[in-house]
Amino acid sequence: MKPLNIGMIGYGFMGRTHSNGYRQANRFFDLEYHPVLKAVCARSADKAQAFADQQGYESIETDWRQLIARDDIDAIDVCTPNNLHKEIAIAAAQAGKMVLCEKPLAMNVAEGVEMCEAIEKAGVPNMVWYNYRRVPAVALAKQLIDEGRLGKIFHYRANFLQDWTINADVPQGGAATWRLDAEAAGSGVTGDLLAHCIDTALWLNGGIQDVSAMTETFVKERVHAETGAKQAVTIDDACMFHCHFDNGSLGIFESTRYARGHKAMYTLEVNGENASLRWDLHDLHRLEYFDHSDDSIVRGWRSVHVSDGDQPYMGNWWVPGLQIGYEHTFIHQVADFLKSLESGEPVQPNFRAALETQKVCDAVLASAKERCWKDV
Ligand code: 4PW
Repeated sequence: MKPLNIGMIGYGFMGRTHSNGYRQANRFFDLEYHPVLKAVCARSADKAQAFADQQGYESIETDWRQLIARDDIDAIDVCTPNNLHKEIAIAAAQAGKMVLCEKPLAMNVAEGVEMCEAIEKAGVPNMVWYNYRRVPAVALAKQLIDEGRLGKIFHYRANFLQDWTINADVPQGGAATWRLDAEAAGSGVTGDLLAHCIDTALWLNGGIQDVSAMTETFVKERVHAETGAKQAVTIDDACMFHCHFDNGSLGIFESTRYARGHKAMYTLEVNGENASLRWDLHDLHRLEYFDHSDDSIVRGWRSVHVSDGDQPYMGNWWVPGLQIGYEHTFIHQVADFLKSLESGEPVQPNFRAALETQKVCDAVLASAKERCWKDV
C-alpha cells in the first residue's frame, strides 16, 4: 500500500470526523493508498498535542505555513473556520500538496474562483467535504434518479433545521462559536446548513438558474466569546429560498437555528412524474420511495431500509440489516478520495463543483438583501 501523509489544520468537530475517516477507510475498503496521520496544526501547542494524542497524529505544528512546507506531508486537510480556507488552500496547492477543504469552499464566490484557479494551475487532487452525498440512502436516491425511475422531476424541497442559537446568551466568535461570527464564517445558516442542501440538490437534480430568498437575524446583539464585548450579529439566523432548476423543476429550501426541538434535521424530497422519494437525516438509513407504477391495490410509500450489500457503500460493512451512521459518511468520502488517486478520475465534489454551491449561496444572500430574484 502507498502511504498518503496527512497534515490536518484545525482540531474541532470536523477535525475529529475527518481523522476518524482516515483511520477507518482501509479497514473496510480495498484501497491502494492508506492515509498516515502525520501532523496536526493548531495555534495552541497544548491543544494540538492533546488532539494528536487523542486522534493518533505523529507530530504537531503551530504554524500552518510550516506544516505546508514539510516534505513529509502529501495532503493538507483544511478544517479551520471559513475565513482561512482561501489562504491555506492556495498556499498548499502552490506547494504541490493535495487539498481537502471543509465546506463551504470559501467565504464567497470571488474567493472560491481564486481557489479554483490556484488548485487547477497546480494540478493537485482536491475535494470539498460535502459528506451527506455519502449517506448510503442519499447515494441510492442519486442512483434511482439517474436510472430515470422518477421520470420528469417537478419539485425538490429540502430543510436543515437546528435550535442551538435560540438563547441570546450564546456568544459569537472564538473557537467554539465562530459559526455565529460573520467575520469568520462569511454567512450564517446559508453557508453552514443550506450549503449542504444545495450541494445535494445540485448533485441529485442539476443546476439552479435563479433564486428568491429571505433571511432573518432574530438575535441582534451577542457577546464576543473572547473579548466579552457586545457586538451586532451580522449572520443570517434563518434563510429560505425558492428557485428554478435547469430541468424545469421548482425548488424550495429552508434552514434555521431557531426551530425548537430540531438538532440537525436535514430532510429532502423529490417529486417526479412516475415516482417520489424522501429522506431524513434523523433516520438516515431509510429512503422513502413511492412508485406510481406499483399495482394500485398495494401502491404506497415504501420505507426502504438501505442496508443491503447491493446498495451503495453497504457491501463494505456488516451484514444486511445492520446499520452504520454519520461518521461513516466521512469514511466513505476518504475512500472515494483515495480511489480517485488510483483511477485519476477527480473525486466529487472537487473545488470546481463546490464553487457551484457557493454561487447559489451568494445569489441567495444577495436576493435576500436586495429583496429581488437573482440569477445564479
Ligand atoms: O456542516 C454542518 C455543521 O456546521 C453539519 O453537517 C451539521 O451542522 C452538524 O453541525 C453543523
